[in-house]
Amino acid sequence: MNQQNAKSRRGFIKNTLTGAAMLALGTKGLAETISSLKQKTKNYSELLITGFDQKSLPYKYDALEDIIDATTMEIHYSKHAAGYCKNLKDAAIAEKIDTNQSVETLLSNISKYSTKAKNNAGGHFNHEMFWQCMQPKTPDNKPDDVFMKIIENNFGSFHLFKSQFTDAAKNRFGSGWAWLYKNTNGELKIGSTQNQDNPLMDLPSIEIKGSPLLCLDVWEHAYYLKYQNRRAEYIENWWNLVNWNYVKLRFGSL
Ligand code: MN3
Repeated sequence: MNQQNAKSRRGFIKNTLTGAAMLALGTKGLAETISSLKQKTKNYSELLITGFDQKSLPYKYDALEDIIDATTMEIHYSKHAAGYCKNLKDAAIAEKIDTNQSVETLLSNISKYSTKAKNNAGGHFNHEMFWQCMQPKTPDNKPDDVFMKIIENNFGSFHLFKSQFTDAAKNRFGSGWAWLYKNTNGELKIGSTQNQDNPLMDLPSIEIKGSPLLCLDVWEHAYYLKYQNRRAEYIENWWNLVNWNYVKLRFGSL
């Protein structure tokens, strides 16, 4: 083996061990809890694949009160998100995009299509995922012990994870999204994207790449009626809505 090969082999082993060690440390009992979660979640596999139509909201418009008001939810789902969905379908007709594929698959090849297709495929995917990432307010909301361990192993503590994600959401200049995602090395990471970009897109301009696990919309349309310019307060309150079982299901499906 020449030196170059030996070096790249060591790099490969190191990366593999890092991933394996992370899994061994963080996922004890994960398979069983994911499997039991899947049994309890109706149509769970459909929740993990995004089609070109909007799914029904998994709760009523007023279900997230008093953190997100019913009017905001109604306008957000039935106007903003519906608009991305319609514009994506229009772009699909114009650009002969196969609508039998998942939107995830389209996003992984989105560089082949127009800016209109990119913005609206992103807008549609991001919102479809965002609705599922939330549930009615839960006291002392946090992941179960198994997923908590994974968070702690990746970020040091749940507190550090939350503050890093909160900063990503707060500091996104203008409109965009905050993400928890699994990168191509199998590590959990936090980042943000502008506009309707996301980590699934095959565009060099997007710095974060991987499989999204949790997302937060920080466009003003997501919070302005109730919070006006107080984005930080919206984010702080939003933690009470996170559907950790959904995040874990996504993690378990990767
Ligand atoms: Mn939005």
